[in-house]
Amino acid sequence: MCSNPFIAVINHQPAQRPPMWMMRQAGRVLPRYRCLTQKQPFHSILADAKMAAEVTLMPINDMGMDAAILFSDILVVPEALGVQVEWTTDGPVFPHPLMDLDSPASLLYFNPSNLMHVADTLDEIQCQNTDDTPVIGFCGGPLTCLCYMLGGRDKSMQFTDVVRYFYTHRSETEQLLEALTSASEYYVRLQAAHKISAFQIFESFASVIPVELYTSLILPFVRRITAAARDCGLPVIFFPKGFGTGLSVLTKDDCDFVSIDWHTPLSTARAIVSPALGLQGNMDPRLLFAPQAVIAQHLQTYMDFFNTYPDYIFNLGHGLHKDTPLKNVRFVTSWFKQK
Ligand code: 1CP
Repeated sequence: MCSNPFIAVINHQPAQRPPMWMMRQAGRVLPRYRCLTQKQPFHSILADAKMAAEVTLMPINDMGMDAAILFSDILVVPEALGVQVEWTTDGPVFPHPLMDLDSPASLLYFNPSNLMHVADTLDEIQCQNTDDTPVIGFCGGPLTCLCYMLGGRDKSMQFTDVVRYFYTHRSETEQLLEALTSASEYYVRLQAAHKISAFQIFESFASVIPVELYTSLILPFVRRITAAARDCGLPVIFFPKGFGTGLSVLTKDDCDFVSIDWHTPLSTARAIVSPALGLQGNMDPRLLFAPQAVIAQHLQTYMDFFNTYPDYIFNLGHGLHKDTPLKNVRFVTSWFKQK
C-alpha cells in the first residue's frame, strides 16, 4: 500500500483512510501565515519563491494535511495575459475590466515570463519538502477567470453583466476563452515540469450560467486543460462550485475526480456522477465553527462514505474561512489519522 493516502487514492489505489486536504489551507487561517502578512502583503509573498514555498508547506506541519496546495492565485493567468490586477488588502481589484473595451480579445498578449515565479516557487518547495509531501498545482476554471477578466470583482458573485455579454458577444467570448485556455494549458505544463502530483481546476462560479450553456460553451475548454495535464501524467480534480445536476454530464474526458461543493449531498453526487470519476469534498466550511462532538458526527459520515466508495478524498465544500478555529482544523486531521 502506498504510504501517502493522497497519492494512493488520486491514482485509484487502496488506502486505509481517506486522504485529506482543505481548499484555501495555505494562507488565511495559520498564525505563522498571519504573522508573515503583517510584514509582507499577499502579492509580495507570491512573488518570493522562498516565502511562497514556506506557506505552501505550512499546512502539512501545522495542520496535519496529507497534501499541500501551491500557494498562488487563480488570477496569475489573467495577469499574464495583460489584464491589470491590483492586489489590495480587501482582495483583487480590476481597474480596467475588459467588458468596457472594444474587441478585448485583440488586446490580450500572453507573456509566459510573468508565470516564472510559480516555477521558482515549485523548485523551492522541492528543496524544503523533506518528507516528499504531494503538491497539488492549480488554475482557475475558464468561466471563473473570464468572469473576473470581463467584469472585475463582483461582490454579489452573480456576474449578471458578464453573462449578458456571453449572449450578446458570443464570438468575442469564444476568442477570450481560446486565449485563456491556451495560457492555462501552458501553465499546467509549466507546473508539471516543476513537479506536482495532481492538478485542480477551480471553477468557483460554475453556477452563474445554465448547465446547458456551461456544457456547450465552457466544458470543451476545461477538457483541453485536463488533456494538457494528462499529457504530463497528472490526475485532474475539477471543482465546479454550484453546478448541481450538471455534475451528471461530467465524463472521464473532463477530469479524474470531481470536488463537490457543500450544497450538494455527497450521496446525491455519487448517484449522479459517472462511476468512472472519484469524488472529493464536501464538508461545509462553516461546520468547523461547531462543537467538536458535532464535527465528529459529520466526519463519521465521511468515513462511512469512504468505506463504501474508496475513490474518495476528504475536503471542504469550499474554502476555509479566515477566522476558522485552528484547533478544529487539527481535530479533523487527527480524527482521521486515528482511524
Ligand atoms: O488553497 C490555498 O490555500 C492555496 C492558495 C489559493 C488558491 C487555491 C489562493 C490564495 N487563492 C486561490 C484560488 C482562488 N483565488 C479562487 C478559487 C477558490 C475559491 O473560490 O476560493 C478565487 C475565486 C480567487 C480570487 C481571489 N484571490 C479572491 C476572491 C475575490 C472575490 O471575488 O471575492 C481573493 C480575496 C484573492 C486573494 C488571495 N488568494 C489567496 C490568498 C491567501 C489571498 C489573500 C486573501 C485571502 O486570504 O483570501
